[in-house]
Amino acid sequence: MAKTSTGGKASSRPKSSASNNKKAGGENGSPSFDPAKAQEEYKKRKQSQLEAIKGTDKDVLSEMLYEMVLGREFEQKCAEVYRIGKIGGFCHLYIGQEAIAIGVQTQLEDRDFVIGSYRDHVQAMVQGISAEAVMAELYGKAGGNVGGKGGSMHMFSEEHNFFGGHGIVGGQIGVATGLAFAQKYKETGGVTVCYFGEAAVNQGIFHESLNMAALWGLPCIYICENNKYGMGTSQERAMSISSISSKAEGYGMHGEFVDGMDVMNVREVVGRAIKRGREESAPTLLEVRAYRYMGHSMSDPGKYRSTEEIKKYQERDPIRLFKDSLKEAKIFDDKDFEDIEKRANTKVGEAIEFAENSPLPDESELLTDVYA
Ligand SMILES: Cc1ncc(C[n+]2csc(CCOP(=O)(O)OP(=O)(O)O)c2C)c(N)n1
Ligand SMILES: [Mg+2]
Repeated sequence: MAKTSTGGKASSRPKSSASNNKKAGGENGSPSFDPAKAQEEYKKRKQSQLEAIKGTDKDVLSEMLYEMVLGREFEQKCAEVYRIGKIGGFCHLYIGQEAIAIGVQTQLEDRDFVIGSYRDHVQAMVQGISAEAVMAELYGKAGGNVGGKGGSMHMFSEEHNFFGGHGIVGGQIGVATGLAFAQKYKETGGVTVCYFGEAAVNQGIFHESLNMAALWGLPCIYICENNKYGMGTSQERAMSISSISSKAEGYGMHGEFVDGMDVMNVREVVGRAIKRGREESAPTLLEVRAYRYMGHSMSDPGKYRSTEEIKKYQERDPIRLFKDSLKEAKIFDDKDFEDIEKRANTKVGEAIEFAENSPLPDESELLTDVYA
């Protein structure tokens, strides 16, 4: 029997309209989130973070904070240089969602795999691909992660077990299922982490993959990063049953809702999913609720939501929350924070310098690694 712990109500009856759906959930679907209670929730979250922090090694906490700050500063710099034409093409930023990649990936081992969508810069860096290689890839330079020919959406490194960077919504869910099949077949004990947005859940490949993963007992952790919007359509307008974690029940797998603004909550729930994958060879579906502060991509004018809504979510900012908790737990002081910010800042500067100085790909590379 599948166990589900969902944060919202799943209706057993089909809904005929978006307004019905709204009643069943909260703002833009379920689970409900009342922005007016943001401060209250923030305090509650801090209390549970404090508990989790006490049982975690200081070096691990330090690495987690560094990676979150680096991710944020790196992407703020991306937005800046994109606006002056240094980066071309698509560019989807992760600002606001950092607690997810960091909470998940800082506890993975060398035998584990990661795969995701086009919103991939931070996930690639936490996986060990250098900030220099990611920035040079965004610049389309030869020193980039894939030689400057993939751009923002196609980071990839077999060495670091990072299997993309995928532009087709939901496409990576099928590939992840195959990766987890290989891990089981070869008895590596590894797990595959698969990230995708909530809009990808409406694709057929989600259903087919989760069905097979449960049927064959694959060690795959399906992580839906629910940031409430596809390109410009809110979840409530596109999904009939909006509690994504409850969908796990339909496949006979474990499903859970996670607060994606709380890095320690992500770490804890994913820790259990990793154990389930390694020890029971069983998959997990997690719905991690987050919020993206920027547009869908750098070319999104963002007319479908208000600045008030963005501000309300920023009140629960994952980096601010984590820093406050670390300070209150007396594990870090202002000097520690300054050091971490300085390190991240220096790294972003080095990434920009590397990208600026890296040459463009040679003409002879025009047709290498290109498949059609
Ligand atoms: C199969 C397919 N259909 C449509 C698109 C165009 N498209 C790109 S991103 C996107 C929205 C995806 O939203 P979500 O899955 O929630 O991820 P998020 O961007 O919010 O991280 C769409 C429709 C695509 N890339 N692939
Ligand atoms: Mg989304």
